[in-house]
Amino acid sequence: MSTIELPIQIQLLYQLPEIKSIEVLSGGLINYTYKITTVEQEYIFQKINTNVFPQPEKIDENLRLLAQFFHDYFPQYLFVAPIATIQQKTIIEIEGNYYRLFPFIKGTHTNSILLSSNEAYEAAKQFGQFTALLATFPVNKCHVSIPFFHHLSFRYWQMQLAWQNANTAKKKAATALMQKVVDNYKIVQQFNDFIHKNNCIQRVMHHDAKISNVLLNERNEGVAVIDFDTTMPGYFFSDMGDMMRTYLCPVSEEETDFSLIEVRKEYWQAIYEGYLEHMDVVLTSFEKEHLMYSGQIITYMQALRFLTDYLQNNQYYACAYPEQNLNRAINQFHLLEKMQLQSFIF
Ligand code: GN1
Ligand code: MG
Repeated sequence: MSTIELPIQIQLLYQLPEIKSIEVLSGGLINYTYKITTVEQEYIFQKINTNVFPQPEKIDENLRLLAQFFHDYFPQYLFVAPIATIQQKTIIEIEGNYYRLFPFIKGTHTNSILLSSNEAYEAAKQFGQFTALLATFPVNKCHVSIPFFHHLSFRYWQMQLAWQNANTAKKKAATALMQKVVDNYKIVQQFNDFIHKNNCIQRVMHHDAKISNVLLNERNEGVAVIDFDTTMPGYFFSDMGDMMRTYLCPVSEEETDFSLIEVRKEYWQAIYEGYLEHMDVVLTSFEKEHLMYSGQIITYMQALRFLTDYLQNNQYYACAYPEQNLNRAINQFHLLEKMQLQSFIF
């Protein structure tokens, strides 16, 4: 989006000073995010992807409830909530599109890749603190922004449907991968086993614990987590699992040289220690004892989601070439296999 495409109403609704520049902030596969620099201040401006989030008002309500909770009980906690318009709206609709404006927190930055295991520690501490502080928040008041988002059985079923409806060429290209999917079905059974335990508790989870969702200061210390669109009731393995999926390996889900995929012991230790910094007193002993399985659950789930999207002609994740989702799924299976081999995790 260039300056010209910025809805003119935005400036009026938020009473923005003169805009100097608009910069596209890439990274995510879902929303469109921009940095707006005005003569006075900087902002983060976001257009919500309503294909993925069909009810943006629900997310807005979640954000307002959480902001109120933090304001009432943990006023020192930095919760980056959207800015209200002059009509006190924290989300605006213009011609069927939904937008939000956030403050840009001065002196912070985000990294799209981890630069050290210490950053993994800092990030894990931030995600742990977020859920830990919300331990007394009434979890059922939090809306579900995407139903069955981290539900592995559901994701497996979606993949099966996609397989049944896929064309022959796609099935052929994914045959070897499909065998691995079936061979690892035990992870779905383990997931079902976990969520039906009484001591596996529904908590407010962030559900997108990638490193670029952590604000860091100049010394690369964690300052806050951001991007609460998928913040909803969930289970202990969601954020830990996404951190293991995206922090343990030196290369991302986009890497097609699969020989570069490995899991790093010092990063595992950093995530584990960082997460338990605040969550140790919150998690049940069952959850703590099974925390290391989080990586497998979420990595397998992500592989299923990429494979499903490949079979459905890349409708969900942004793709630069037709086989990208298949490559992402293969990448995630390499990672899963590396995790399963690591004795330091289990
Ligand atoms: C999507 O776009 P991003 O990075 O915030 C997805 C996550 C996936 C991730 C994989 C709402 O997140 O669940 O793990 O892509 N978010 C949604 O890169 O589907
Ligand atoms: Mg996101």
